Amino acid sequence: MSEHATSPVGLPSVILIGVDLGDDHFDSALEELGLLAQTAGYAVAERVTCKRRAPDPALFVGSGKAEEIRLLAQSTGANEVLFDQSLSPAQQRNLERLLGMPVNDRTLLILEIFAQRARSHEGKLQVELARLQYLSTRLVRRWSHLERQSGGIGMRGGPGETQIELDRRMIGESIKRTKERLVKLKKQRATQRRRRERQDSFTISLVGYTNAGKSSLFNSLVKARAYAADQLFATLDTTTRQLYLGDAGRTVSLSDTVGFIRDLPHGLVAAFAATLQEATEADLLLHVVDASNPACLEQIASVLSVLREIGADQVPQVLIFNKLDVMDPATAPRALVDVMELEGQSVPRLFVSAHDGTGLPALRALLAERVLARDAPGDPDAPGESPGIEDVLP
Ligand SMILES: Nc1nc2c(ncn2[C@@H]2O[C@H](COP(=O)(O)OP(=O)(O)OP(=O)(O)O)[C@@H](O)[C@H]2O)c(=O)[nH]1
Ligand SMILES: [Mg+2]
Repeated sequence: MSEHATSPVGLPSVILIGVDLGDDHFDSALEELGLLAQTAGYAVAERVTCKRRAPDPALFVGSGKAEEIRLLAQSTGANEVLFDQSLSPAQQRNLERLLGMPVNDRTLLILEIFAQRARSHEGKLQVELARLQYLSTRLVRRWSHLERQSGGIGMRGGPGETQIELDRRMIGESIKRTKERLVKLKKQRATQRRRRERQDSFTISLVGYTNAGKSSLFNSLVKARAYAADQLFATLDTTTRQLYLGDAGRTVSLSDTVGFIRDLPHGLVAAFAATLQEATEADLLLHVVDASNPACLEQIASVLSVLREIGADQVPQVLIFNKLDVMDPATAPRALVDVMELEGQSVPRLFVSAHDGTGLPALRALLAERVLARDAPGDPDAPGESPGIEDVLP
C-alpha cells in the first residue's frame, strides 16, 4: 500500500465516513469514530456522511459518493479511509482499489487500538486471537506478520496449495496455538480465584462503557493510580485492589475492567472472556455511566448486551452515574440516590463525581450494606435482593 504521508502534526490522516441507513444509533457527527481514530493515533482530515436506504453491495456507498471521497482524499492528502459501519471483504477490497489507499472499518479500528494497548501477556494473546479470527474471515492481504512469526520454512504445503489455502492454514494454526496458551492462563486465573474464594472475599467489578470513568472511580475509591485518560479503551487489563469499608469493618476486592463499546467486535468479546470472567463471578457489579454524555442511555443498553453475552447479567448491579460535576444542570438529578428502571428491573442508582468526590461516601455506605447483608446468614431480608437503599440517602 501507499507510503504513509503525514499530517502537519506528524500523524497519518484519515477521512471518516458514516452512512445513515436509518437505524437509531447513527452518529451524525461521527464523534465516537473520531475518538476511536484519535485514540489509534490518527488525525482526522475530514468527516463525510451520507444517507442510503441500503448499502451498495460493491462499494457500500454509491459510486458518485465514492468518487467524491477519492477527490477529497486527494485534496486533503489523507492516507486512509475509515468507515463507521462494517464493510464486507469485497466492499473493502473494491474501495481500496478505487481509492488507492487502505480502507478500514470501525471493527478493525477497535482491534487496532486493543493491539496497541494490550500490556499483559494475557491481554496480548486475547487481542491476537481476536485479530486472527477477524483475519480468517477476510483473506488475505494482511498476513505478513504471521509469516514472520512462523518463520515460513516448513510451512509450505504440497504442490498446488494456493496462497490462500496456505494463508488459511497458517491462520488456523496460529489460532490454535493462541487458544492453547490462553487455556493455560485461564487455569492460572482459576487457581488465583479459588484462593480468593477460600479467603471468603467479597468481589466487586467496575464495568461500563469506555471512557465512563471506571478507572477514575477505582482510583478515588482505593487511592490507587490506575491509568485513566480521555481516550477510548485506556484500560485493557483487569486490575484488582483491596478496598477497606469502615462501615462493614472488612475489606472487599474491587476490580477495574476493560470498557465496553457498542457493537464490540464479536471476536473481541469472546477473546476477552477470560479477563471479563472477573465480572461474571463478582458478587456485585458497579455499572459506571458517563452521565454527562447525551448518548448515555444507549451506552447503558450496549453494556447490558455485552453483560448478557458474557453471562454476567444475573450478577446484582448498581448504576453509578458519574461525572455529576459536568452534568448539564437542566438534567441534574433531584436526589443523589434513586432507582432506575432497567429492562423491567429496578436498579439502585447513585450519582457521583470521581473527580470531586461527591457521592462517594454514599457509595461506600451502599457497598458496606451489601457486604453485611451477604455476611449475615439466616437473615430473612438478606442477601442480594434490594437491601433498602433509603438507608444510604444523604
Ligand atoms: N468531569 C469529570 N471527568 C471525569 C470524571 N471521572 C472521569 N472523568 C474523565 O473521563 C475520562 C475517562 O476516564 P477513565 O477513568 O479513564 O474512564 P474509563 O471508564 O476507565 O475508560 P476506559 O478504560 O477507556 O474504558 C478521563 O479524562 C477522566 O479524567 C468525573 O467525575 N468528572
Ligand atoms: Mg479505564
